[in-house]
Amino acid sequence: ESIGAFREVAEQFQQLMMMYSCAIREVRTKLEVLNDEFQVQRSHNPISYIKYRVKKPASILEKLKRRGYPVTLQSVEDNLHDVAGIRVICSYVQDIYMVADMLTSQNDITLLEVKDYIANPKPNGYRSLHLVVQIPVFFSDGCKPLKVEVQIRTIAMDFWASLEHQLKYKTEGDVPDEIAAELKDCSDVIANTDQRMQKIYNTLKTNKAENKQE
Ligand code: 0O2
Repeated sequence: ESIGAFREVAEQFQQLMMMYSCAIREVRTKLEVLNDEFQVQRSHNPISYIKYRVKKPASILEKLKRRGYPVTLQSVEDNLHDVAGIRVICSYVQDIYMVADMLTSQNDITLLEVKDYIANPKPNGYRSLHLVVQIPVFFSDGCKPLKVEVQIRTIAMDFWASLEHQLKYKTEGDVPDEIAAELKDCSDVIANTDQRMQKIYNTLKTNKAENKQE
């Protein structure tokens, strides 16, 4: 009997993960549509590339336990907002806010949460714009609203976050103070470079527009 119950929960879990992966596909398509339109209309790709993942079962379980939430499927839906995760890597800082606005202003998207770690970087130097959105997905028996976490950052911010994540993992989170300060400094240098690249882009764009008018 317990095997039967286990199988039932396992099947329901698998079904829920399938739904999250469909929600990712819906949001990805929206982002790709926006990028394609920009490419044709303005010869600019705000999005460099997109990464995505459904959270692994072990990470889901670990997070529920760490936060003291019940270990049930309903609790996953109610309490975790990053089971479906999309990372959007943009060329320039202004692209991040433009992509975020264009996505969240679509009327089937509900914006549940915004965390702006660009305006307010984490003390360790982490920068990114995090959105939690809800999107309705249509299945055979009806429509289900699902949450997706969208992290939007520049290539430079992603470079820093990826390496910092690896280093944290390698040292099991135990990074010495002077290394942490060094990482924070690298993040500030990178943020400064992002601003300079944005300026270069804006200047070239203005020059091109002026040349066209002449
Ligand atoms: P993974 O493997 O990316 O899923 P929570 O998401 O609930 O744990 P909170 O405060 O709601 O906590 O989340 P927050 O800070 O908005 O975003 C958490 C996610 O952002 C992390 O997911 C990372 O992907 C990323 N992130 C946040 N802070 C850092 C950081 O200091 N360095 C790096 N490299 N990434 C960061 P997970 O679940 O940790 O991992």
